[in-house]
Amino acid sequence: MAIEKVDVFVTSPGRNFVVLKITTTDGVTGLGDATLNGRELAAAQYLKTIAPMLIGKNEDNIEDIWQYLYKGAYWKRGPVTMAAISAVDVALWDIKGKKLGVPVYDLLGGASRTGLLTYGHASGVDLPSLFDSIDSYLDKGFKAVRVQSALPGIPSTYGVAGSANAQTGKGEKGMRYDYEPARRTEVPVEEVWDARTYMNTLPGVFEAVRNKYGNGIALLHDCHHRLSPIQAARFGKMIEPYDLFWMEDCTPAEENQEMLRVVREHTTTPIAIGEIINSATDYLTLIKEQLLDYVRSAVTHTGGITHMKKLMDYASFYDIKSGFHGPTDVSPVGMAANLHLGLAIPNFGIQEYMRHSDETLDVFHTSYTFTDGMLHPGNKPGIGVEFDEKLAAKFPYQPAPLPVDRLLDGTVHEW
Ligand code: CS2
Ligand code: MG
Repeated sequence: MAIEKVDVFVTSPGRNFVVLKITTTDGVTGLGDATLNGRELAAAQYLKTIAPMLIGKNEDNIEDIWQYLYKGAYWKRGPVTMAAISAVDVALWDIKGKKLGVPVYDLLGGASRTGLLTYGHASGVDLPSLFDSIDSYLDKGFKAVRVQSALPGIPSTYGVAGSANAQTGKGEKGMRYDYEPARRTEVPVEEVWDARTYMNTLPGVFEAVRNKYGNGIALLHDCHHRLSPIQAARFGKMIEPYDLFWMEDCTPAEENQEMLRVVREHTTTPIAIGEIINSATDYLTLIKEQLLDYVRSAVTHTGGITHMKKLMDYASFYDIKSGFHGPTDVSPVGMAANLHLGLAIPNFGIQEYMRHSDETLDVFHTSYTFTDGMLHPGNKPGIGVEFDEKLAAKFPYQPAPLPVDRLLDGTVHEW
């Protein structure tokens, strides 16, 4: 009973993914996700570096292996390290579930709810196309949608499927904004952005959406790290009448968490933050000072199930809930891990769901389901995902860096 083999795969069906497969001496296999959008090869190389250290270890000792990889690295934390540790951790939980014949959520205390409230990404280059996009999600049963809008005079902006640079799904007009099919370039595309245009536009968009759809559906919005603290404070106040479920990444408080104090003291619009935070310790100030309402990290980027469970347990003492990151650059393996953890924790909030492309789902066979606005991880032993290595090999890695953003005067800005 030991880890016998560790395989690292980089495959690119709809976009690049990093997959870890651990095999035990009993032939039980587990999968992990270390996909780090735009830096996949760094994460894959880190996994290859630590792979020999895993051989011979007892696969049941998940916490010990976590501590070994975390403290043993000496150079702790950071997105590459924590994505690699996450992949090992999730693969070991997958193995443990398979060996015991139970879904991973059962190992985390069992189900705390029947399903996971889910939101999709609606967007539009104008109100008619935005309404079409929202309608398409409501028609699919979503009870919550994220609303992103184009900005007048700005050629393309984050989250808008119809904008000049965005990649959209096959024929799904205005339906998708994500990186499938990925924008394959060696060098990042550059986009521009302007805070005044944004703040003059978005409140009116939310007003129009509320006027059309009423207060029944949960509306979310992603500021994508782009406002200064005082701008975020003002924006949060401006959109209070539209009762958003959350405003996400309103200011780049991942490094300087005190920035959110300015926002918090001015607005009651709920705050979600953390999709680029990769360690529980980087949330300590945010949680202790109640500067956020939803934890945005994904299991994939934040040390795996073991680490995220600890983070969410601490957050639960402040009634701070989960809003795990679920874009297409979290692989179906990482998505499944999000869902197992989300089903078990008492302080689940909402789950992001950007459905992967059919090409990706041909490579990753998932057992999670989406029904009537709710996701469920399924009850297969482990995390319930199978990986078609043979088919994956047909999709070699291709560079696909994220865009770089600049203000109208050319200053580099948060993307
Ligand atoms: C976004 C992400 O889903 C979100 O909330 O912030 O799509 C983000 O842009 C990508 O994950 C970056 O790789
Ligand atoms: Mg986001």
